[in-house]
Amino acid sequence: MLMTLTSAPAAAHGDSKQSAPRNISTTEMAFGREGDPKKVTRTLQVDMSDRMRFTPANMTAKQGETVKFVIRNSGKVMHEFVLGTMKELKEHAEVMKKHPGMEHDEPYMAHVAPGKTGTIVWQFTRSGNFHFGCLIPGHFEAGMIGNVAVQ
Ligand SMILES: [Cu+2]
Repeated sequence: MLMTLTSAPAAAHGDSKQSAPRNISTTEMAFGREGDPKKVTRTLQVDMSDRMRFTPANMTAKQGETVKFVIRNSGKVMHEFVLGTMKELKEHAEVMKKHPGMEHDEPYMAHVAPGKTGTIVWQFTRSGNFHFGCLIPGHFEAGMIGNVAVQ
């Protein structure tokens, strides 16, 4: 069987140079918008485990605040952190069940391999009660879900 390998860039001199910065999305969601890394005022550490839990599972933010989520997968299987409203997360979880291999990338989600760390910079432009979930089939249903209260 042939493995498809993406051609790695030739230059790999440490990690001092990151890939070219892409533009910050201006799409406004019900739960906020992608944040500007320069405006981060707080970093929130989140752990994802094979117990299908986020730790902490409850967080708070101030309306207008730009936070950086540093999301660690301490488990042995893939996990992801997807921000949204409960309605959106539930809909997304249904789609993931039908298309288990589906991978897409949005500023409000991080797919994190075992032992790795992902980051999201997010600005909570609106107040409300929002959620984050792992939408890998079975995980959300097992309770891999958390809450962000924005005031
Ligand atoms: Cu998971």
